[in-house]
Amino acid sequence: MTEGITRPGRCTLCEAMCGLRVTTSGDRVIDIRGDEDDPLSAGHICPKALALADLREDPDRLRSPVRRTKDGWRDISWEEAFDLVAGELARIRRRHGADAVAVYLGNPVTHSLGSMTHAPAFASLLGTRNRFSASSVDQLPHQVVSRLLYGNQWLLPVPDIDRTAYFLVFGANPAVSNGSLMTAPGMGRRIRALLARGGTMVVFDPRRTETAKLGGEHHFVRPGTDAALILGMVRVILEEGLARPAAYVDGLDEVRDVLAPFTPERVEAVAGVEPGTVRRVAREFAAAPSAACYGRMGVSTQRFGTLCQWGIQLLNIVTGNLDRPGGTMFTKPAVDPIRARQIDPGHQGRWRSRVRGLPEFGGELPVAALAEEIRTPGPGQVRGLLTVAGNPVLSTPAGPALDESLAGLDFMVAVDFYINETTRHAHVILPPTEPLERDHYDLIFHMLAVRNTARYVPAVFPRQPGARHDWEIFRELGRRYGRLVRSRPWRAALMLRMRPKRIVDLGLRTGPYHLSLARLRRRPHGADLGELRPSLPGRLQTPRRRVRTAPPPLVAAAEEAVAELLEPPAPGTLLLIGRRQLRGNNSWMHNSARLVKGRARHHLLMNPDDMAARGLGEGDLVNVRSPAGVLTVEASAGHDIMPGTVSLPHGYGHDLPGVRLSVARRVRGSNVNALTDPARLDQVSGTAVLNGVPVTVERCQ
Ligand SMILES: Nc1nc2c(c(=O)[nH]1)N[C@H]1C(S)=C(S)[C@@H](COP(=O)(O)OP(=O)(O)OC[C@H]3O[C@@H](n4cnc5c(=O)[nH]c(N)nc54)[C@H](O)[C@@H]3O)O[C@H]1N2
Ligand SMILES: Nc1nc2c(c(=O)[nH]1)N[C@H]1C(S)=C(S)[C@@H](COP(=O)(O)OP(=O)(O)OC[C@H]3O[C@@H](n4cnc5c(=O)[nH]c(N)nc54)[C@H](O)[C@@H]3O)O[C@H]1N2
Ligand code: SF4
Ligand SMILES: [Mo]
Repeated sequence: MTEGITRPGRCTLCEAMCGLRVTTSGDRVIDIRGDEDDPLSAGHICPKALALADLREDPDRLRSPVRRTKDGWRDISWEEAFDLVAGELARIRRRHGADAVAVYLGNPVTHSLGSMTHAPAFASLLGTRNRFSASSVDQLPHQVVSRLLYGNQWLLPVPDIDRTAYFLVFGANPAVSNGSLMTAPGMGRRIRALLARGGTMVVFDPRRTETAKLGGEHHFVRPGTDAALILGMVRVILEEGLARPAAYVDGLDEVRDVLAPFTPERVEAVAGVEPGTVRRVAREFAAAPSAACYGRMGVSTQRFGTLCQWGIQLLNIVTGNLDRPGGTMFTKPAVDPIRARQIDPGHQGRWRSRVRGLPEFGGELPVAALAEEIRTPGPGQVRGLLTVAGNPVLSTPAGPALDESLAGLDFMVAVDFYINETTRHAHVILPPTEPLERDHYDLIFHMLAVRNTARYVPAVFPRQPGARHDWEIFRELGRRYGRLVRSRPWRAALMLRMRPKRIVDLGLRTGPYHLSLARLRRRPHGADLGELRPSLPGRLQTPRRRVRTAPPPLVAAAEEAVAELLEPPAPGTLLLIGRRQLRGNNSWMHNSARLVKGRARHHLLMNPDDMAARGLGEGDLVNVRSPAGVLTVEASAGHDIMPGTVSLPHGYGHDLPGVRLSVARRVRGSNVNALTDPARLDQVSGTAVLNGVPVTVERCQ
């Protein structure tokens, strides 16, 4: 056995940001363990942490820039790549205007310090209104609601999971996902601790999930109907005089009026939850010594996602649980751009998408509109595309149609280290260093963590000769592009010139604890800055620091939604929902043999009664059809799934021509986003509807 050196590390694969101890020998990883001294993760890791070693060693991972030619991919120098990319992007802008180049920033941007600081800055330099990101297939409803209620899109209250007495969960599976907009490594352990101290967990989910199985109560809810259920619970609390809101809360009379139609009986007809359960859970939630209501992907990416997130905030606010220990609280992060007012508080509708007229939010358009913006001719048509750390062909609605559109672009560049289903269309791919080769400070997830901590982790390995970090790629592109175009937003240009470390140091020094990078480096396992503390109304950014529970856009949206939301389902419809898996990470970790080994996990889960009704047996190949498309996959009996519901995971479907993912290509499964419909969006935020998609299932002939 080789003697190794053990260094602190950080897993950047999901929001839990687990602390690691990485043992290395030369330039190889020999072991990865959880760091017991990390004040937040306390030793927790999941199977994906070890896959960081596979990512590092993966022969399919690009180490230098490549250019697509008619004879296949050719390695090119960074010099050639930078000139080519800057030149092409500038050429399209000169000829067709700034909006002719679109940008997609994918999920891992948020997990890399240098991408966080430099990718948005480079996107600003491009000056395009066609900016897209994973937000509009993910958490946008949270941002819309926080902006309207609390005055800033990033003032997102986090469940105080370690102190709560009552955890009410809609459409989230943190036992697998490890929490989202709630950085809480080891959620399984935290939930077990809650139950062990006599606390309660109640989960509403169309699948009896790994989270639900940890204990407490689980109730099925018909996909896509949670807005009715949650608003119905708020109504019970208001009607029964159980509300105990804080003094700085406005608008509850209006809320009461608008919620009048959501009686428990009408909720039952659509959501399939008994009126007695709606009333009891609402009363218990209101009466608990402390309680936190939380909901994620299952309730954000549905037709009334923003109303769901509004309802969740209302439950916490009306019961006095917002900003109370054991309720939902705001963090006090060591780098706090919200406090420093350096972050856009959010805005909506300053401009609209060209083809469908969809409003921007916070400077971004819904990604469901990307394909049509490329495909539809006319002034302002998108002809060039930059993707950063993203795979929208697998991750966004009507992925196969987007795939086709990408082939028609004049120029596409990807900053990514894989040739995946999306980047195979790029003319040039610029690969950054891998996660263990770079320094990390988490600018986002410290802001969303269940405990205030701060940790700076230097790179575990020196980078390979000639390798560039994400931020260096954007800085250099910015420099060359800036010489070719006249307009140069000064903020973006300044940001591009600064090193990420410098930005973190400045943020720490001006932050609430007056730390510095040097001081943090003396705490290699991280600094514990204590539990979450009450901070309202001081932290609000609304006029007069009031919580606005009834902002006009949400009141109007609820009124408009009543008819559609309270319409009972047509009999016989199947509704498709998603699922995440412990050994998968969105669209991109299937190339780790260690993660994908074992039984297949891509099946369509169906309730056994729904299978029997269609004469289907275990493993039968079925066609799943939606108004947007069709796919073929094996069906499997899911005893934990609600009748009338079927489930498929996303991030599958790697066997497209040209994809250079030799392990992932052998993983079966189809692109679930062949079924999601870019025309069906959350009414308020424009977020894609990924859950509650009507489908039919029939045996494949
Ligand atoms: N292992 C692993 N961890 C991950 C990821 C991963 O890919 N793999 N991805 C990360 C990312 S990017 C994110 S955003 C988070 C997401 O974190 P979560 O939201 O916790 O993860 P999901 O598994 O998408 O959970 C959504 C839940 O909603 C349920 N659901 C679906 N439709 C409905 C509905 O209409 N109503 C209700 N009430 N429930 C519904 C589903 O059954 C599922 O249990 O996970 C992160 N963590
Ligand atoms: N139907 C359905 N669709 C979904 C979801 C769902 O639940 N159901 N979930 C949605 C959600 S929540 C999300 S967040 C999106 C995620 O979807 P995307 O935004 O497409 O993100 P990933 O699939 O994580 O994309 C990963 C890409 O980033 C690259 N990458 C990884 N690390 C780095 C890095 O450090 N630098 C650079 N430059 N590249 C890197 C990888 O090589 C890979 O190509 O999918 C969404 N799509
Ligand atoms: S939960 Fe797993 S993937 Fe997420 S940060 Fe921790 S080790 Fe990494
Ligand atoms: Mo996500």
